[in-house]
Amino acid sequence: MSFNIKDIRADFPILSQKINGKPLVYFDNGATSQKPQVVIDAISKYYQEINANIHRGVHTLSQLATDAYEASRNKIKNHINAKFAHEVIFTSGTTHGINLVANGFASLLKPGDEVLVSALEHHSNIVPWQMLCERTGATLKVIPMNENGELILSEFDKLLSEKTKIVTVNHISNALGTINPIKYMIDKAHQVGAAILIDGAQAVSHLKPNVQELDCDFYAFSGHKMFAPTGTGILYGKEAWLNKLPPYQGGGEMIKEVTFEKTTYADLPHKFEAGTPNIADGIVLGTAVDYINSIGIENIQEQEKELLEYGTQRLLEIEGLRIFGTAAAKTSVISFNIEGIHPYDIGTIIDKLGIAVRTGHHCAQPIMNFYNIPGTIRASFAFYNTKEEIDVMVEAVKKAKLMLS
Ligand code: 7TS
Repeated sequence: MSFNIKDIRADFPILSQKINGKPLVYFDNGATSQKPQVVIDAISKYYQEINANIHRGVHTLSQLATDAYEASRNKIKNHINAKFAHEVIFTSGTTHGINLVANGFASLLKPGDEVLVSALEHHSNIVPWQMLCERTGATLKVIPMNENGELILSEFDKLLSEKTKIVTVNHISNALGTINPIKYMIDKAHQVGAAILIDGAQAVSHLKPNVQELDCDFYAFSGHKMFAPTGTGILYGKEAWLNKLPPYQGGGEMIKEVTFEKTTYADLPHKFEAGTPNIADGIVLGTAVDYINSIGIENIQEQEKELLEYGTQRLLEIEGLRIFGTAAAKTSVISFNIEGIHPYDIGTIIDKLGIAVRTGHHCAQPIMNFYNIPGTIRASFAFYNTKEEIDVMVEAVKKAKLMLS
């Protein structure tokens, strides 16, 4: 398909809104993406036509809803190239997926074991592992980063040992945009017999992870960052690992048989899907996957690369502006500060001009501590953004700088 930005923007009704009397410039895609009309329509269609609980009714409506839910699982399986559909677990988001795995590892770790996290993580991929270490007596070790916002792989190599039981790292950093060398890290982790979880929250809107090629043990992501509704997510896990981990939550639908003496658990994926799931939005996650594929991931990447280059060059025209995150491999995220001005003040002024960016620590306080800053202004672009919008932001930042200095 050819990439026509006008048509693409027309797919996202929110983009034609005015905010504070100005055309919306939405550069907070790292926090959540906007939703195309096909996704919005698919939610209503579900409730209008096939709403019923799944995996339990013999009645036709329940069958239709179950079939649509399982068809969505299958689309996601194909999208990430999982070997089996039962390796695709529906969750409420990345945070849920990571907690599921960290909780499961509590039964596998003992004092002296080590968990390796990277310095570039979102709090969602730090705190569950700290909680796990507190519970089990295992030790949390941190893979350090350099000034550019890249992980120092020689240090990673040194930290790995037979004590390492699991390594956890994001595919793309939300605060800096760094694309981490996860294939290298996966292979190295496996060489010492450790499992590895990839936090793909920021990756799934920019690239198409191939979990079999990567050979990762777990890959967690959120639907809302890939043009699907909030409250959806996926935990991919290799069959053998998912069979090894205990269930995360107990309840309906995750059992084979319950007596007061003993309960046996359902097979994958149901073992990890207790209770009534977010059926409508889970189905619509499949619609979002279809939408991404209709645009084409190569087209998305090409547009975002241009935006990153143009945005970087234009922002650097501003005197006193520093970009945090200058890794060689980077996605369309620009985190920056202006000397002597608090990021929050810039964010507030440019919001009045219709521009949505995130300011603050981006739930990645250790990264801010590394640079010794309170936070940054983060512009995160999606394929529906334009160079003209970047021009609007640059002018707004210049204006804010004048007002604040
Ligand atoms: N991991 C990474 C790398 C993230 O960027 C986020 C959310 C999460 C995990 C958690 O995802 P959730 O859907 O479970 O909340 N990141 C951001 C952000 O950068 N701004 O707002 C949320």
